[in-house]
Amino acid sequence: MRHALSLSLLSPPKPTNYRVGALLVDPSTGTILSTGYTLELPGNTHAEQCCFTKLAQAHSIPESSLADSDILPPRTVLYTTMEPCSERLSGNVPCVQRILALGGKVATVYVGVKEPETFVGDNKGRRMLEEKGIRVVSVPGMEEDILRVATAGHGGGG
Ligand code: HJL
Ligand code: ZN
Repeated sequence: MRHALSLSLLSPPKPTNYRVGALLVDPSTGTILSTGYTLELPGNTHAEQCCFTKLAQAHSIPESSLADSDILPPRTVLYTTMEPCSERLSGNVPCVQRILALGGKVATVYVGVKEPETFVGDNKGRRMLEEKGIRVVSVPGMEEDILRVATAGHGGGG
């Protein structure tokens, strides 16, 4: 989660979303498979989304083929500083949907904070993942740092 937080610092502060960092890890070897942060890739991109898109690009396959490839091990772990989104104000594909499209390859999601209510109100990301059998684990102790970085572009004098 410390690594995810350091990735989130690379994201440009903007009033319209959060700065989030994320990484995919193979738990059997500890290998980092992919990393991402908000707005890392061109367009309006989320941290978790960047992890998946970059991994697919690195293997020259479409993101939609990750589920049926051997690129992700069966019990892949996702670390993200913020609970994956269940809804996006822009109408883009939410990260929960992207995770579920991986067909169970992501078995565990470690999250640093729940999404604050600024944009979509009550984010249902955690519950939607758990309903599909994905383990969601809150990592305690870094909430203050994570939120300070995530909301740095939101004004308010913080
Ligand atoms: C997570 C991110 C990111 C958000 N959440 N988990 N990772 N930016 O990289 C959630 C927030 C959405 C807004 C605006 N942010 O981002 O709810 O414009 O950023 O599609 O709903 O939607 P867009
Ligand atoms: Zn998202």
